[in-house]
Amino acid sequence: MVSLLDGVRLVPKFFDDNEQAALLATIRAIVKKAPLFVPRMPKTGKPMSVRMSNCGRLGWVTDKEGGYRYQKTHPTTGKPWPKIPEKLLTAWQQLADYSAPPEACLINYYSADAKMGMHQDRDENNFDAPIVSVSLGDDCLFRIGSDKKSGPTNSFRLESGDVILLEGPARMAFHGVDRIYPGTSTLLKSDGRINLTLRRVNMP
Ligand code: MD6
Ligand code: FE
Repeated sequence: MVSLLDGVRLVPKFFDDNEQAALLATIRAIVKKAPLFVPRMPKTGKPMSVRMSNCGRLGWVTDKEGGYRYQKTHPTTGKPWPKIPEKLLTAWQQLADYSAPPEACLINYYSADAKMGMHQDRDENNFDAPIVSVSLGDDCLFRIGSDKKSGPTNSFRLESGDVILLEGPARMAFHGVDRIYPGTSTLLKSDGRINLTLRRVNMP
């Protein structure tokens, strides 16, 4: 475990190769039931370059009319989200040091040229719990600053199997994914990256 900045913990290769493959299989099964959708920016309706799905009691969604929010059902199928895989619940228990389990797991899928702009995770009613984030597939360049929109940032590479936690002073830090590095992992059948972000939405 490495403490990169105050409140940013990196656990390199928390999941070994076999665990990554098993986790990927469960995520594929989830995405069969809850297909990836194209998230759209509030008001403008501009599509993001990542595609998303969720598992857990609540899922994070965004569209032109409704904006950023958590909801209990998939935006196109209308069905409840599939359950969070046991492996992820166990990882949260081991790493999060929090009294309650995660309620939401956002699944972000990056194709070779996808990225994610700098943002804060602030749609939750609970900022006390950490956010636990898992990387699978190609490496990415992750950037993180402070809780102010401008100012200095740090960036580092995240690899398949790595877990990072944002907690305490870093819980509201702006962060984003500048790029992925296609071809740096053989976990997925083709280029791409999957990020799994576990969150507590409500106070326990
Ligand atoms: C990603 N991650 O790694 C995007 N948010 O693809 C996030 O947006 C994120 O990694 C909150 C906490 C940790 C994260
Ligand atoms: Fe985020």
